[in-house]
Amino acid sequence: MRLPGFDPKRPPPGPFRAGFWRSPLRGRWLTALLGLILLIGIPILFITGLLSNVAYQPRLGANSLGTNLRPLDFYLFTWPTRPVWLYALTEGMHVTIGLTLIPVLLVKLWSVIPRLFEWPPVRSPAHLLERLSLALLVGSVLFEFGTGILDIQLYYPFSFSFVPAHYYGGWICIGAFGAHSALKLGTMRQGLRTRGEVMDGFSPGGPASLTAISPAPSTMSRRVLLGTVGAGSLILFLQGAGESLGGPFRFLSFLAPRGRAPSGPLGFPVNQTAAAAEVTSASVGPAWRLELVGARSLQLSREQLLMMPQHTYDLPIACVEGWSTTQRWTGVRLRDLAALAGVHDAATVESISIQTGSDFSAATLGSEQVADEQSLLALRVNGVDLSLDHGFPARVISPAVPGVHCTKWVTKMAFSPVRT
Ligand code: HEM
Ligand SMILES: Nc1nc2c(c(=O)[nH]1)N[C@H]1C(S)=C(S)[C@@H](COP(=O)(O)O)O[C@H]1N2
Ligand SMILES: [Mo]
Repeated sequence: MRLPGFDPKRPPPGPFRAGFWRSPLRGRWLTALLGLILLIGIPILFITGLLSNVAYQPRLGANSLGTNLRPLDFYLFTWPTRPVWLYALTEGMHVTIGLTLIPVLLVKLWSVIPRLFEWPPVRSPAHLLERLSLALLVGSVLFEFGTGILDIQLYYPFSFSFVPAHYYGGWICIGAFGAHSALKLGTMRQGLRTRGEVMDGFSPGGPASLTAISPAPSTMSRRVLLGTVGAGSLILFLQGAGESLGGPFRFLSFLAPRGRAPSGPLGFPVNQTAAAAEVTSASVGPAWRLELVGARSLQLSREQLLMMPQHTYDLPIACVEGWSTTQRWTGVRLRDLAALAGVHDAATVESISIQTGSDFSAATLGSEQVADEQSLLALRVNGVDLSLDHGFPARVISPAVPGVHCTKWVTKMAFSPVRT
């Protein structure tokens, strides 16, 4: 059967004609160079993304991902507590490298657009498969970058839940990317070798070499194009690095959704204010008690907590959205609270907030975290009482965990012995 007007040898007018694509900048070398950068960058994004999943410890009770991740729920290893900035590093890398790659990715896609309009669209079953795998690749890469960027800008216009979607998207992306890279490795190496001929000008070719067959006069050289990509990447790198390093570097993060100044009542950022979490000062007044549950249950007032041995450590809050801030926290050790609740052996703890109905209302820390001397139920920070926005009367702080597990406005802690 023949479709009317469809001629496999004669493309319809427009983008399907090779002469339509006229930029003299397109060419194998440019595509190969940008491809090489992505070949290094995208696997790093995948690995640091998986590390974020490990750090979440989704198998522990109340960690927001819960069981959503089946069937690709990998248990890789137990997330360590040292160095204390480990999660700030891995998640900072994930977000910062992702941002840095945006210009590279966009220009790489631009450089191969003529391929989208191949004629005939499908030559054979193998060609169809190849094109479907490319659709999966481009779709999943754009999905990962798109959802990631929206998430760090705290904007959720989609109705699905970000973490599981981005997690599964990551697997699809790395699978399609791996297949594509394996197929194109030779082409990329050849393309890279053609550097000399093409840096400044135009090298003749045909559709197979990505080079325009009837190039328009050039408006910029490849050098300028690459310089623009590099400058864009540098600016985005500084943005990401500024947020990840925090402190004085935060002024670099001109895109930070909560601003560049060290916001928050105590001079460091607040994820969600007490008002936004609907936590009122009445609910944390003198009547507030910390309920401890374990082998036995008891209630402690803030005064009683302050009479327990206090410990002070410099620890980062490392938010999953890529910003970090290191502060000096003072409070009681989680392991001392476990002992008070009658749990002396290895234990996990679920911390429950006054705030209800949110992903942040409860979080579980593993036995490594509970046992660590630097894991605290913080009562004070930088020598003063916690502010209400930072979790007064008491909040969890623990080395190397994602910020989302540092529950604020804690009202109850349930310790469970780990059965071995
Ligand atoms: C600009 C690009 C990207 C940004 C800004 C970004 C951002 C993020 C953020 C904020 C998280 C933490 C989510 C959370 O735990 O709440 C995350 C997790 C993750 N990302 Fe990305 N991402 C990007 C690209 C990618 C790509 C290309 C891949 C895969 C190749 C990827 C794979 C993952 C994985 C597997 C996780 C772990 C999800 C989990 O906790 O289970 N990301 N990403
Ligand atoms: N109850 C409660 N705890 C919470 C949150 C929250 O919104 N509500 N935000 C979490 C997240 S995502 C982070 S990064 C840190 C931020 O702590 P901060 O607001 O004191 O900077 O607190 C965590 N604990
Ligand atoms: Mo966070």
